[in-house]
Amino acid sequence: MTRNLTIGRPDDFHLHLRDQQMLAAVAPWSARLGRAIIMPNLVPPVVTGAQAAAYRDRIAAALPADATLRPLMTLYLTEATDPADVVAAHAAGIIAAVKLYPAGATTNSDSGVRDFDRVRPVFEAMAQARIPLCVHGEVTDPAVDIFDREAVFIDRVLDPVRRATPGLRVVMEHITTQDGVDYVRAGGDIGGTLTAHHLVINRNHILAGGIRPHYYCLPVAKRERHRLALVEAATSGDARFFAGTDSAPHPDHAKESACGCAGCFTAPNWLPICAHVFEQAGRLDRLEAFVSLNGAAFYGLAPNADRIRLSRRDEPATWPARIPAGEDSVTVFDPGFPLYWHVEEAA
Ligand code: OTD
Ligand code: ZN
Ligand code: ZN
Repeated sequence: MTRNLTIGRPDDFHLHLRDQQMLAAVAPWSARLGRAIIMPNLVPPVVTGAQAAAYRDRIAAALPADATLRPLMTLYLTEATDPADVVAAHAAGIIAAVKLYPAGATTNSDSGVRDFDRVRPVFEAMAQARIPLCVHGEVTDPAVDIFDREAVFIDRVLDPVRRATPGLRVVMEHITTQDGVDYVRAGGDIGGTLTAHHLVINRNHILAGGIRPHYYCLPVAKRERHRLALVEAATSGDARFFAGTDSAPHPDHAKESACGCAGCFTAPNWLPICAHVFEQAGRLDRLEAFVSLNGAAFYGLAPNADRIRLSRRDEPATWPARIPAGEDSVTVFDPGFPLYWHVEEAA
């Protein structure tokens, strides 16, 4: 049995670090990453290059001195986004990607896009400059069942946008369905991120034995057959799929509520969860590609030069059940089974 695994330092291609008190609370838990794509859904959102640079500096100030993390910033696409500002921010090295939220699709997405024709000039400028578009792929039409929103988005929005904009590089983020996996596999300039939590929970976890707010996120977890499709994609060795945790902390009072917020906080344990999933699939040899290589290649980055070691021990790894955040706390995602893979720093 494999007991030790040395891999390139992992990156996270979809991470929420928030701001202020919450940023201070969660940043140390992501400090040992290589790079992370930082989501711009603050209140108010990060919409200009100047705001992205300022947010990057606040993140740097919140990280411990020995942090290895280099934040890769994104802009939040609105119907008022200036294509020239996007291109300039990318050319200046301030941003790595632009984020598309359909208005109302998820947390803090109200400033997102309602009419996709209005952002066509931005898509065209991005295609020209080869700037990736990170997509939250769910329709917001209340007539569409919440479990079907990803599949319908592909047909109604994503595929038409890609056909109308040759050369547009797209990351279909946090894929939760077989349909999403199939669409990425169908090819073109497209990659897909998968979260650790969607690899281990299905929709039963949210509702079995009571309502479990800490398993509620968007896109919501789907049926078991979809989870199995995600595991198959992650462990397949297909370089178009890579890790993006979507670790999304909320204060416990906002999760454990009559109208609980969406988001799972996986920053402390996403890597051991992935190691467990790959081990169960008999594919530990492909873990490094998924967490450390494929995403960097998609974004045109060199792999991180340094390495980390994972070791499989007899005793489970442990984390605090919740971490303090200001006056409140944030609950760490519980996969529901013990994790025996431990992350050691020095390789
Ligand atoms: N999903 N929660 C959040 C974002 C994501 O769709 C996402 O990227 C969040 O809290 O920012 C969530 O469930
Ligand atoms: Zn999203
Ligand atoms: Zn997210």
